[in-house]
Amino acid sequence: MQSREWRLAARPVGEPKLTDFALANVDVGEPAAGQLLVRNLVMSVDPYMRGRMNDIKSYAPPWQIDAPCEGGAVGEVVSSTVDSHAVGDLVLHNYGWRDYAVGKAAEFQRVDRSAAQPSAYLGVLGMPGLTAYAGLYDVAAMREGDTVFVSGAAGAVGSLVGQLAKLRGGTVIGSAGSAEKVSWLREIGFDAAFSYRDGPVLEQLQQAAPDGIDVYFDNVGGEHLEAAISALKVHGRIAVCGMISRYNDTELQPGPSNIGMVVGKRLTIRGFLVWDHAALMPDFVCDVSRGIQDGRIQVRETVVEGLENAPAAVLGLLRGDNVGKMVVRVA
Ligand code: NAP
Ligand code: FER
Repeated sequence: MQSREWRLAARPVGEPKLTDFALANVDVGEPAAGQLLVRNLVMSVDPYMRGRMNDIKSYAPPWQIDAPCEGGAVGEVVSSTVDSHAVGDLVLHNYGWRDYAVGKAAEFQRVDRSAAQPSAYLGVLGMPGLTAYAGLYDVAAMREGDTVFVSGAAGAVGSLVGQLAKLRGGTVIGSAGSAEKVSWLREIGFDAAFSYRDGPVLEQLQQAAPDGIDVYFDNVGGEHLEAAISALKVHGRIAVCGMISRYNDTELQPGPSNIGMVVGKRLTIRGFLVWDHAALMPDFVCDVSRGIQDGRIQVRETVVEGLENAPAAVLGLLRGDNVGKMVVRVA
């Protein structure tokens, strides 16, 4: 059987280009003993993938040139050699960017077909969802009554951060990159929202939160981080989740010019990685599933059709084409 797979053709400098990726056809045979053959239905594109395009060792090794790209995907088992997985089972795994995946059974986690649509396991009930939950409730230690500011607020992580903050009795301000995104944030219950393209972040943040903020959930870095440091109250907390405004930089940039305010305000700035918070998974799935069921958590996705468009999807994600979680429908 033939399967298409995307490979990294060149390491991007600055913004990635479509020509940094190449589509290959490969033969896929029957799975060996202990393995599964899985047909992918949907794959994830995520900001961290920009890091894997660079030849720099971080939490995940860089993608290799001319080797298949990797990433989250959900598929169905089409051939199994083990008792733990049956043909037809829905599985979550890390062999995205291809039509068919072959690997050891233990690399494929069975997920409940009846509880949610397959793409949910890549978004609100998956890695980005747990990131929001752990970052807000654990890392930033958000409490009832806090005023919370979240950047990247219309994205997969940010849109859940804002809604979880409302569920815990906070006041929530979000920033995003377009008027359409801002109006969606107001629809889903943000107390205030603004576009960072409409003017300086600090001015807009001060207007939305004249008394300051208790928590900043940082998805963006740069000007947003500097504005948040200025707007934070004494003993404020920052959960540093990501700095997407810097992912295409070709040179290191200086940090926030007002970093000295950390002293007098006794701020806490804490970076985190979702993988360190796996112990929260059961509580997270329970709380967020309930929120979705009773309508208090709204879920939105941007679906790009076809594996052939996966590189365009990741480029689009980095430019902000998505509202909610960006996924690619493979089959
Ligand atoms: P996402 O927010 O759904 O998509 C990325 C968004 O970034 C885009 O939609 C775009 O929205 C925004 N963006 C791009 N360039 C920007 C810029 N220069 N300034 C401001 N915003 C910009 O992605 P996600 O999966 O939810 O991830 C959000 C953040 O969380 C990322 O920083 C990611 O790296 C991080 N993350 C961290 C962990 C962890 O373990 N620490 C885990 C998952 C994700 P606009 O239209 O609003 O610009
Ligand atoms: C992400 C951004 C950065 C992410 C992980 C990292 C899982 C990790 C970076 C590092 O280890 O240097 O969105 O998601």
